Amino acid sequence: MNWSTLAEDVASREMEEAGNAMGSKKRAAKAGRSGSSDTLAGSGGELHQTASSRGVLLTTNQGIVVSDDQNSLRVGPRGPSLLEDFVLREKITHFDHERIPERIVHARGSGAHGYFQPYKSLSKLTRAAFLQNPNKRTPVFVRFSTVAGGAGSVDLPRDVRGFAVKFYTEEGNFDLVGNNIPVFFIQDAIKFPDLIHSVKMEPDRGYPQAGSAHDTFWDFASLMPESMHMLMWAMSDRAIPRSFRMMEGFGVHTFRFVDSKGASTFVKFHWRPTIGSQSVLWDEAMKISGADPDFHRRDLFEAIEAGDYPEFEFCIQTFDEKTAAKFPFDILDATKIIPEEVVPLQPIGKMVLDKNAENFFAETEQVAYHPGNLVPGIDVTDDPLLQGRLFSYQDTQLIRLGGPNFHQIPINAPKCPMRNFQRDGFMQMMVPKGRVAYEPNSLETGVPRESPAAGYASYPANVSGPKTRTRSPSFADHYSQARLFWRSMSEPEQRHIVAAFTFELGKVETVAVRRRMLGHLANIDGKLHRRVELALGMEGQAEDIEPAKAPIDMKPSPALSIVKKAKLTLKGRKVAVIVTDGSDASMVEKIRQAVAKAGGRLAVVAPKIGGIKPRNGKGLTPDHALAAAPSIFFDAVVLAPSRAGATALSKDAGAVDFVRDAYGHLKVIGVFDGGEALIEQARVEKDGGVIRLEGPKGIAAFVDAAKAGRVWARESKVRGPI
Ligand code: HDE
Repeated sequence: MNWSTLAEDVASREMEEAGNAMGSKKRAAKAGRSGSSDTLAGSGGELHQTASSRGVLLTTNQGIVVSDDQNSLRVGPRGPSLLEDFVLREKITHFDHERIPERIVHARGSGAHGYFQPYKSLSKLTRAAFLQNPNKRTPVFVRFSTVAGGAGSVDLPRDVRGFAVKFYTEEGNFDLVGNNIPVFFIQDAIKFPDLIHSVKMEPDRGYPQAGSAHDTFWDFASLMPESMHMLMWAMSDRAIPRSFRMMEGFGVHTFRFVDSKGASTFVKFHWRPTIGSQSVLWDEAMKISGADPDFHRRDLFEAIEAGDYPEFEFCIQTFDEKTAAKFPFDILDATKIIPEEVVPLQPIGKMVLDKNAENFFAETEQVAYHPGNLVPGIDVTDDPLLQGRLFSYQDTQLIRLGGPNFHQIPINAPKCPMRNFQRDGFMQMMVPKGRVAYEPNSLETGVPRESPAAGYASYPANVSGPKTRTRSPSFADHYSQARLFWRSMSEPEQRHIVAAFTFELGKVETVAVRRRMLGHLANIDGKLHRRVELALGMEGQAEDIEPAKAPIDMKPSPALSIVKKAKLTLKGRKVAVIVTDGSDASMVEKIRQAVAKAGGRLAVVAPKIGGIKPRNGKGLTPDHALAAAPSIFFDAVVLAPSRAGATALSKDAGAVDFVRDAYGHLKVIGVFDGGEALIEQARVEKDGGVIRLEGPKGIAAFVDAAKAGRVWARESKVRGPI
């Protein structure tokens, strides 16, 4: 059957079902959108879209059934195409306009739906309705992102990650547009375009994509002492997370909570993953970027599909004006944290991501966050970075989403009633009724009115002073918290920071820029500076940089270290087992059960995807072919080929690299049966992280070691001194 007759056949059969299609259209219309039936549902636009995509007949955008979607209209079977072919023209025109401008920052992102539920009422601190009732779930849509790369760039560059949450509350949308790092590079919004221009690909040569390891970034950063604290975070393991599910999130700025009596408390927002934070190693990140550019996106999607829902605890730090005045830094300065040891985190609720986006473009791409989307009870402060953001987001959406009605796109629309007298504009999806489109009015009843009692009221903070372009002297300390961060790290984390500076500055061609950065490192910490200058081979070359304010020594904060607060768990982690023909299937099953019991998932990796013949039990169906599943995809590995299988694998560079990389990336390696031969072929040392699975306690010992994560003691042997 050729394509055109197939299409005809399908069309004629489906013609009979046309009645059903109409039925589903009616059902969809009846269902409407919960809570917003008086907004979008009234327009019919969204419903039409839904119904037509669910219907059985293929139509044009005008609803005309398409008779042939395989052939354009032409003169005779071999003649020229006709301009009158409205089906072809409409389809191609739509296609030509499919791409919208990507975000200037955070272009690459991955999204998911879920809900937020508070642990208890927060009425003492805020009147925000979604924080009052522990039985109430508020829907959310979260978008995680990298910052510098384009929409098609890789998931694992060294970069900050966006952590943006839209809460669809009963009082309207509240957006917490945060990052996975609690501070920022700059103190004032006016420097943002410069920062981003410096990190994006260089304008003359068009590279590098998605990476900060180049001259323009380090030139700018080294001329901005205020970026030093953030640079320490960006060079740390935080900038190469293992998964979106394993990173913390931060609101960064100081916000305000306002209670029902109008009293205000300062608040900082934190998200903590319930399965703990974890990062990859830089060598792993570089290899993952090649082997699976969608590593984080796939991980998020697959975890949610498998019912292994990402969870984040919502925590706050709260303090009043008096406490704020006592800190040795300004709470309006977004380059500073408040150590958890000084103001502890209070967990106030949990967010669960339990549903993938159904359409990447419609939801993840079109979602539009804005730090100015606030609900009564939450307010902003005068942080000059936040103040600039309050302008930027709305402005950028206008160009990105094509006009002022982007709030009507389903992913952006509030789930509570939304009505006002704003009218018209590109892409108006609603059909507003009535004669009155202004306020005050008296010609109609039942039209929307303002409400001083229920409406959003800004906190009446006192402000006065001369108009000026000055940076407050209270923002002048650029090194103390960078030092605090460095001194709070574990030994492996310090090693990674040194290696990251060495890598990034090693890519910088301009010697003066490297020297300037070494000068800043010397101001942060003598040991850090010494290690980086040695690793670069630039001893004694640091530029002398005078701090605007002499740094102070703060008490180290263990909470800043990922390694120090790592959770001993396999939850959310993946373990691979390599098998071949003749492997022991019952052993694989036992490992699977032990891994699952510890909360992890076992993936079977075999030389061929079609299946293997084990020496006992039924056939084993692999999850991955070895060539497509290097060990960088997994948190721990088991080598369980048969002896004959191991002999064959020993000649396969992919299999040998699998073992070498697992070892080099400090992973726990379980060895069974022919696995021993593979270990020998890879010439890796049998240290405490290489565990034999034979014997009654073998599997348990492997799982316990894998729960502890990486074998840090191995690192100095495989990476050399730094
Ligand atoms: Fe953003 N930022 N930003 N930013 N930002 C954008 O808005 C901006 C800043 C953050 O998944 C843009 O819709 C300025 C800090 C996230 O869709 C844009 C300044 C933090 C996302 C913009 C900052 C963020 C954005 C680009 C300095 C952490 C992605 C597309 C004053 C608290 C949201 C868009 C998503 C996106 C401007 C600094 C987080 C251009 C001017 C600090 C997570 O409006």
